[in-house]
Amino acid sequence: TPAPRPLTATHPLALAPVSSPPATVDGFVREFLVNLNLERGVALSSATETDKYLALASTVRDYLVARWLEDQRRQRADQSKAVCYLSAEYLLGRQLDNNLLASGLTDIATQALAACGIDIDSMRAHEVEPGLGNGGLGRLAACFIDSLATLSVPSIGYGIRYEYGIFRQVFRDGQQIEKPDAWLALGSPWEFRHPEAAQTVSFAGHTETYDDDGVLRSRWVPAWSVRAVPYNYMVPGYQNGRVNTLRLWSAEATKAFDLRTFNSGDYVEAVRAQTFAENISKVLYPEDSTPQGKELRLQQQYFFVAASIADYMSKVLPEDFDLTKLPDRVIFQLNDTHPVIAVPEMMRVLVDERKLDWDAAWAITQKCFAYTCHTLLPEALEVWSVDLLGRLLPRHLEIIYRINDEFLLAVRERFGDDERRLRDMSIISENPASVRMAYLATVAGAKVNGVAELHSQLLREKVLHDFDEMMPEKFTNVTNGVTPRRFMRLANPELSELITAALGTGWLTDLERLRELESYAEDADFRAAFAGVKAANKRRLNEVLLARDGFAIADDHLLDVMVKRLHEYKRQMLKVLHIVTLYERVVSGRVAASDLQPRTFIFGAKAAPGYAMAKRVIHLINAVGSVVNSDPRLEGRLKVVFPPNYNVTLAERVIPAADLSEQISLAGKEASGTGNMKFALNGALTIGTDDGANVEIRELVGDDNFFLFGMSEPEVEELWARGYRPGEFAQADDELRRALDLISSGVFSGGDRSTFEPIVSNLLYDDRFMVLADYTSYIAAQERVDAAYADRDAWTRSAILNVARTGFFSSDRSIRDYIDRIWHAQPVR
Ligand code: B1N
Repeated sequence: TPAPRPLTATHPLALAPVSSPPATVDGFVREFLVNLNLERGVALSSATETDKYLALASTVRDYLVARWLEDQRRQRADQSKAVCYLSAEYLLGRQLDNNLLASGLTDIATQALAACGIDIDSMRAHEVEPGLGNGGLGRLAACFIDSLATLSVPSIGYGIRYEYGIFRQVFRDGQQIEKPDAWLALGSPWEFRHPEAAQTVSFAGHTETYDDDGVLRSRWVPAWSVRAVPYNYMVPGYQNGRVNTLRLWSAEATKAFDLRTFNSGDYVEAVRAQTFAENISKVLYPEDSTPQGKELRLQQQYFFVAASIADYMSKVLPEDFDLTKLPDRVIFQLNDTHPVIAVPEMMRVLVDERKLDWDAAWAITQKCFAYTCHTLLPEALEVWSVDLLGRLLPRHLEIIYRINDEFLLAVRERFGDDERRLRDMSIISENPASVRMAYLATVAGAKVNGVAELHSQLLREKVLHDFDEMMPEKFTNVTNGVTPRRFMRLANPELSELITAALGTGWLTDLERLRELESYAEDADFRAAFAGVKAANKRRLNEVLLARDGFAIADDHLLDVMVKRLHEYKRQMLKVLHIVTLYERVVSGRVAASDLQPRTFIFGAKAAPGYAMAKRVIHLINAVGSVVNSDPRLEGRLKVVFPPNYNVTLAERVIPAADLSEQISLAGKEASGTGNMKFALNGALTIGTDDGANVEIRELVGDDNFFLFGMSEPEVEELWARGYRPGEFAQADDELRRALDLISSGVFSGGDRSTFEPIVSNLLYDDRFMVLADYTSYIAAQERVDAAYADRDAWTRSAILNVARTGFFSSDRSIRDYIDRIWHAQPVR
């Protein structure tokens, strides 16, 4: 026998690695059993649920790996422009079903498992979702990487592999308790750890200047460093053979540090140092919209961003790459301000390490970054104290100062010595001295975008007004979207089948095709089938609710759903006041219970652990629920349910079952919302304000199919300017006063009048988000909802039109907009 050819890098097997196992039931069974035996070391007969789940996940992975490796090889070969999406959060949701769907293996896997005596649903249920995000922003990142892969755009998602994701919420006596989310406890079968590709990330220390062959240069002498170890995840496109990468970084102690400390004999100190390093990626900060300026959070931000840039520059780019061409090769999209420290980091790499001169480096940097803003709340705009930033990243602070100096010169050149403008546009603000990260991102980014039309407009008019005046060409809009693969096909299989039966296939990747459903809204048989799907989805929801929480919802009730983070601006309290009003009407005898439209209200919401008012509202919702649900005078016509720990997995069951979607934020506060899109696409009607993407939803579905209420953003501004006195609104509306009095009276708190007093007095005397001002209009809109629901067939028609007209909200469309307006990267193939 001839000697085997050595496996050099050009050997055919090294170039075109493993082929996938045969995509047949037999092939799947074999691969599954091999994984069970060889990876888990168990026989099928003695395997636990976890063994089976892990072997199944490995099997699905095996089918995707060949394409993944091939796509990486091709990317290295063609070096086409890539998108590096930088996000501190990816709220992925469960992976198994998504990866089966993307690889077209769902039926094969179902049959193969059945042949092994395993029900695939029990495998689905076994997975713990990776909750590496707080809410909309993190879920958007997950939808975007799905669409990037589905559109075959070369891209890498970079982020943090938090050991603990968003906390698990439980209720004790109706109050939120946070439990750690140990999502890695069962093992994490979807990731590949790559210690050999680790990067070193440094912190603190000082800067110095030195003579570099006659050139005076600055350099950073850090005090300590950690190792960033990448974990790669496959991101398969939908049945297109494309597999992109999500690279999440985990912090570990550096070897050098270990050795030095261990050799000095201080064993305990060395172990402590290790723990210190690992702390960086230990836990996701559970703040949504209102980040706290904590040192560890800045460490996390710099950690993942520095590792990602180093990874891109050293592993993805060829060695001799001409850096002036960098903007043709890559765009770093900044998902809010969390990764904005990447800007001075890129400057440091280009100037200090690669020895480019400042102006050349700045010209490159300004073309390589783009910034997405996700908020309008002033308290949500991240700032870092100069003191903290200078201690942790002294060189970056110097760089930020220089960027600011040059920027302010440009402002002066353009607008003269306009001190107001200079002060307001400075990246550094005074008293206390701090760095405004949104301004840094705006100055550095090639483009700045908001996430819905109204939001982008308000960004330009308000938050970044001076910047818009100076550089209007930077500003653009990309309205958010959601992936129809997860939120229609997987979450609502029966609706998907109904649509496919009507339209044929292809709509899942061309969602505007849902328009063709418009004519079906006039077809009585189709309406009946559609209503049947909604009813079936309520039963599917009940299976889950019964299993996880021990309660179910009545199938003849209108299902009224408000699921999102608990925040005052989102106004869960407005919903509570509606429920209390209905309750009060009946118990006061003004309305007969039999005259109520039967409704179940579902809430899902986590509160940031330090957000006292939000936690009190959670307590109140549970308290109102327990009184309302058990009061016989209501004859079972109103129910309030609040399943704890709302997450992506629960969203996938709740949304398809909903009749009414509550999107009731104060106008001008919700940047976009994405839940609103998921509900409309699943045939719920929206009751909402003219805020965020609600505006676009209403424009598309039409006023007849949307329940609009409340002040518009200009009206909100006008009321503020006039002087808002919430008490006057309570005086003017008898039912509002009764509802507030009922809460104050203690009926929801066992007679204790103090429990919810802070909520009521906050509404009466402060009410930053104008709940009382919109109450009357909201109640009136809810009466229109009841009237509309009374004609069930007309309601179903509206629901179908909601589905038909909201194809625009596919995240595929968002990604196409990013490509056209910002990235100018081309899909491959
Ligand atoms: O981003 C979503 C939008 O649809 C929502 O309207 C918006 O509220 C949300 C700090 C945030 N904005 N800001 C955050 C999250 C975590 C954190 O630590 C801020 N989330 C949003 C997608 O565009």
